[in-house]
Amino acid sequence: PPPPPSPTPRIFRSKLPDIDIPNHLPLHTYCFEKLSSVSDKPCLIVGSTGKSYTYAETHLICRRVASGLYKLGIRKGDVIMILLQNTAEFVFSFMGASMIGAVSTTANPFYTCQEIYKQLKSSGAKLIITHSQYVEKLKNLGEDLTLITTDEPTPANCLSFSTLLTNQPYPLQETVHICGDDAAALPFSSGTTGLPKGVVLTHKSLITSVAQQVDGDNPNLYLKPNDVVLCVLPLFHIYSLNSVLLNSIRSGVTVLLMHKFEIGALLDLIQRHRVTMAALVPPLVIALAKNPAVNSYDLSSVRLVLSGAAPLGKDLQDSLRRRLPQAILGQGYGMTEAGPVLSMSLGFAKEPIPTKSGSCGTVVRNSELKVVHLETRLSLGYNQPGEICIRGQQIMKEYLNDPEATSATIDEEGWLHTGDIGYVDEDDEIFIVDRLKEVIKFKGFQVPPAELEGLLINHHSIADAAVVPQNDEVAGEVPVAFVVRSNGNDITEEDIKEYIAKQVVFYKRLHKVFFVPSIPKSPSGKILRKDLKAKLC
Ligand code: 4UW
Repeated sequence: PPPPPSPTPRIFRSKLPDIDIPNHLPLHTYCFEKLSSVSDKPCLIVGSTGKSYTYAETHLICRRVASGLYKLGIRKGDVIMILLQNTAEFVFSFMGASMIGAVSTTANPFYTCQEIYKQLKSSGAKLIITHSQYVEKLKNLGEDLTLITTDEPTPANCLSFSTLLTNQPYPLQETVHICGDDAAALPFSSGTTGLPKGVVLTHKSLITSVAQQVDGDNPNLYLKPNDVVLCVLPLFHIYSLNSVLLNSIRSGVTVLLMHKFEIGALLDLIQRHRVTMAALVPPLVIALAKNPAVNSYDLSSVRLVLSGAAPLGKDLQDSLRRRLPQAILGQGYGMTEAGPVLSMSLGFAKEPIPTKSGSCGTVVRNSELKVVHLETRLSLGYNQPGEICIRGQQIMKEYLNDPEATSATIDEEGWLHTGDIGYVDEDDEIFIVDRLKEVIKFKGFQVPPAELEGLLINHHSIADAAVVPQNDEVAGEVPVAFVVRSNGNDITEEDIKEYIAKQVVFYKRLHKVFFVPSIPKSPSGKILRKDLKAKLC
């Protein structure tokens, strides 16, 4: 039987001392704080073309974009949508928006029109910056919407990104007053339950998160001046935005942008640009650990490999270690709402501490973490699994326009409840063992079951439905559906798969449909997901 929970809260903290974090600054000011000492160094390299932008150029372009957005009527608190792959324009747009106090909501350019529409409405975005190939699906999203495209030729009724660059740089002296509590980014996440919601990340929360990773005399994630950081994970997801882009700019190192994952191109870029740090998700770790092509490239420059967004097994971590013996491998554990980083391997610190395979690192500094018993809600000690909760200035301010969901996630004492089940071992390392929340993670991407269930129930031949994860060797998890046909109906698995596929981005597609007479529910009407998952074993 498990040991009884301790009556006094057991709070876990970093092994690194707290530091002063200048989180009163606007995010862009903080990130570019050391600009004068790195101005001639490459800040961004575009992998596909080799084009590079120094820190001085990057900062100047961001300021021009800030003026351009301002001229288009974007003001403090307004939301713009960045619907881009990893490109330099993504960076210019995000930082440019920050400079005028505007908020960036980032979305996957592969989203269907319907998915984009939902995020657009929910975020209240007034303008979209995208590639011309996506304009067709944005056509009917609204008369007042401004569309900016980053490539030539510019489609009809769109503005060219290059016209933004003709503007005078936005003044260095702030003309809008930005305070720490103002929103800077608005990524979407379904959190512990329900549909995707806008996660309000403020200037203060993002600065705190970046500082917790890369600041201090002994940073938890030590980036050296000549580091080249691989940015292959999509910047529209908070992992890459925060722990690749913002961390790198703050540290004055070079970001190598790759607009899509392809193993040959990735290996070639690592070799050509002498990449020193790779931020990955487990399916990319599998590719590096197992793909025979890896043997034909010189990857000796890689000194750090960070994995996160989904569980990374010990065996996989060990096989990558054999492939890249010179590199330090470790995990980070993040959640959009948590700002996003909860923990990071101390193996990446300036004065590294060895860590165990399979661990997600140690809670970041200037923060508190506890593990609570699922029923009693009392906090647990070492090696006892429970729900992981985090408190600190990095966590989200709120869900946009959703006080109910906010208070269900952040309690009165300021603890954010992650919906993850894990424990802290006697070396203060965190291990995640299960997920209490609904979300399905396909290669680290969120698949909210409630969204698919909503679509399924909308179909006239479907009486009820539930979507749960099924384990998958490559993707980690894939969504599968249990469906109750409405009376006398003979809708097929293929019909349902196709019906969903037309409405959602590729990773939300259903992999299997099981027909059942009814969906198991609790007396309060909640789907008993555990019972359905058990049927899959
Ligand atoms: N092991 C097991 C992990 C892990 C994990 C996350 O899409 P979201 O909201 O957010 C993320 C963010 C990941 C991230 C951000 C910054 C960073 O430095 C870093 O380190 C590598 C990772 O994924 O999904 C949040 C949920 O994803 C699961 C977990 O369930 C979490 O609540 N998750 N990291 N290392 N599971």
